[in-house]
Amino acid sequence: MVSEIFDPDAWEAVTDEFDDITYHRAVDVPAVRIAFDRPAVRNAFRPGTVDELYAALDHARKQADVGCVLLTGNGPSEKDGGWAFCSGGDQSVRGGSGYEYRDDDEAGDDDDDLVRSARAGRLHILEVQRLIRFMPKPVVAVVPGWAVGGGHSLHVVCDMTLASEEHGKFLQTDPDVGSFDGGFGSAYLAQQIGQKKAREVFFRGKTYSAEEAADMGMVNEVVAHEELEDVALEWADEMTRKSPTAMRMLKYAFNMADDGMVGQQVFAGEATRLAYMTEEAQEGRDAFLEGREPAFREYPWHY
Ligand code: S0N
Repeated sequence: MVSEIFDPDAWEAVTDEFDDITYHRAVDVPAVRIAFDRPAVRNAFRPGTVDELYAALDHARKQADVGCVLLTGNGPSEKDGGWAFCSGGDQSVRGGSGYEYRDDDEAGDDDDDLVRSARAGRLHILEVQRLIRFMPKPVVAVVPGWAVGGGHSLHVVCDMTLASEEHGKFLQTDPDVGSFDGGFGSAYLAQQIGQKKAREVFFRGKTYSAEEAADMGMVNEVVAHEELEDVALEWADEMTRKSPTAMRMLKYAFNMADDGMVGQQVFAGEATRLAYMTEEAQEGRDAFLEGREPAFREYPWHY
């Protein structure tokens, strides 16, 4: 079973090679579903989980016929029926310098050992955050239960959040375990809910219900648990009927206000891509290849 609220008829597996996540593509909608699959530990991520998550997200990013990513957590836990989106870094594999591959068997062959020992302690969930932030299509956090610590930060960085009315719970434990997301997880949260409230989330470590999180502005919509995945797929259907170029430019425009020169660079790259499609830019290229002056005076100075 993938998840109790997963509709097997609506999805087909992209691959079954992952251990810690599942990765599906919708049958009728150009969208994918990527889910944490460690319900026994409230979908905490260990280093291998993050590697798999990055690989799936990067694969989804590159698919020209995929316009939306749903990021969620499978459940419930067989042990106690608990639901989670993600409870952040797996504290049982966190060493003195970070989240580590401790077991050589887990690391695989010698090459992997080399790569992974070089990675020990690296906070590569931040690379996942950047991938979500910069991929040119909406990523929706579909929250069926706890979103905690680094899992809370992941929902914050997603473009939108849809949460289960009954089980959706939001909690930031970073300072309880000696951790701190001083990047998107706090700064972008403050943009969403305001400085005072964001400080409360981190400094007091209160648990917020899905309704409270929606009232605060960090959750877009709260729906009945049983309907969560159906509604998420409806959102994906809605968004993937829109102009891909418009959606991409809008996402980067929303990002740009907070992303400084990196935001400008990403937005400008997309603007250049659009400009390359014009006859005017092609005239510049053709003139160079033909060894002549470009006839730019034939093109209007639009106002
Ligand atoms: C999620 C909580 C609130 C759920 O409570 P509940 O429902 O009472 O269930 P429990 O009985 O507590 O849990 C069920 C089983 O799951 C295990 N478990 C839960 N969470 C984790 C976890 N994060 N790691 C390992 N195991 C976990 C429980 O131990 C229990 O197991 P059993 O059944 O065997 O007893 C509650 O569980 C909770 O508070 N969990 C801990 C949440 C937490 O503190 N997470 C870590 C926070 N920090 C981070 O995530 C790191 C931040 C980060 O990612 C980051 C930020 C900036 C820069 C880099 C990074 C980076 O790390 O890369």
